[in-house]
Amino acid sequence: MKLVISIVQREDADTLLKSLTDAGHKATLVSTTGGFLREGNATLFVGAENDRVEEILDLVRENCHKRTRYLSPIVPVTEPSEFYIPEPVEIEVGGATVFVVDVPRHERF
Ligand code: 2BA
Repeated sequence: MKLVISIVQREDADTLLKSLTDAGHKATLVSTTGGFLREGNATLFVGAENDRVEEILDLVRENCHKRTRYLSPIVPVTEPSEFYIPEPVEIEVGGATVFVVDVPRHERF
């Protein structure tokens, strides 16, 4: 058995969750926060038999899109702020960051 952990953008989370459950997968959606942007994202946990992992990865691929975010850099303390006009920095986020982890034991009580 495997646990597929997918970190996705919030905008994609609900459609991905629906696609997974429609295909018969059991999934848990958790609200999370990315360490770099400090923005909300979403993490889906899907426990599945090994032979269904590729199907799950296909659904993640189909439902999660790359998006561009712009970050305004913080003015360095060494720069006189009236001469420093920070340019927004472009960052591409997503589609998804996925970890596939072995599950040595799974119980439901
Ligand atoms: P964040 O940490 O908020 O990162 C958002 C996006 O910022 C990343 O998109 C990447 O494009 C960029 N980024 C992250 N760290 C950076 C850095 N040190 N310098 C420059 N740009 C940086 P994604 O790669 O698509 O990641 C989306 C989210 O997935 C991340 O949100 C984080 O929550 C999670 N993630 C990505 N890689 C991870 C990892 N190795 N372990 C745990 N979580 C991860």
